[in-house]
Amino acid sequence: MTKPSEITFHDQGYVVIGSILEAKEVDFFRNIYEDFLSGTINTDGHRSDLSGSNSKKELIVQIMRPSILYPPLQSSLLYQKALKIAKELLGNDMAIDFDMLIDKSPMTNKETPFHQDEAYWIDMKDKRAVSCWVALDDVSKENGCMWFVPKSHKLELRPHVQTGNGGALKCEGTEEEATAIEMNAGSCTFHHGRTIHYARGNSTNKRRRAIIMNFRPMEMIEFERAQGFDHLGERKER
Ligand SMILES: O=C(O)CCC(=O)C(=O)O
Repeated sequence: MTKPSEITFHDQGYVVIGSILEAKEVDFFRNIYEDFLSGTINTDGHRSDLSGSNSKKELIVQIMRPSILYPPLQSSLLYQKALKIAKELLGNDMAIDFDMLIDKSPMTNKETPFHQDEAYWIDMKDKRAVSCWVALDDVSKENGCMWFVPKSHKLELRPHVQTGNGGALKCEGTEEEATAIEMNAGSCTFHHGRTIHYARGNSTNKRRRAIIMNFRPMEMIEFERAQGFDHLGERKER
């Protein structure tokens, strides 16, 4: 595993980490992923189409908080390693807030619009937050790798609008200002809660499965839960 560069993260708003997972661990997570997608693990109340499309076939499957449905995820080495890195980047009080799976199946070709994660969350006095996005397939521009706008975490929150029918939030953003992060299965990125990011749709015959963990100070997680905010339920700007 490559070491996280705190300097890069704080300067650019994101950092790339090669090989957080070994090949056999990638297989382990892929197998669980298939159980989620097929319904072998019941995802009622956790699964929706991030694209907000009304079509029967989901264009972007989003499964929120999979580790509630399948607790061994929480104790996996991946979650432990990601938490350790989150602490190195943002402080020892970081804890896992929520996790999610985002799957773009072949040829669905639906982008995740430019956005800042913070737009989805209630206002919190401590804005430290970081997401770890782990590729379970090789990701390229064509099948939907992540793109980040460098240094955008240092700017204000841009206005967001909701897309589709209860779909993803979107702000202004262009590929020209962003950097595409193509990487191999088992690698990951960490991005700040305010970093502007986006992903193209999957226009290939290949899979594009990602598992994502989000971390923030424990005190802020307690604050969220006290407000009834648990990252389940409807998507909207808050
Ligand atoms: O996987 C994607 O397409 C988008 C992921 C994302 O926006 C995030 O992890 O914050």
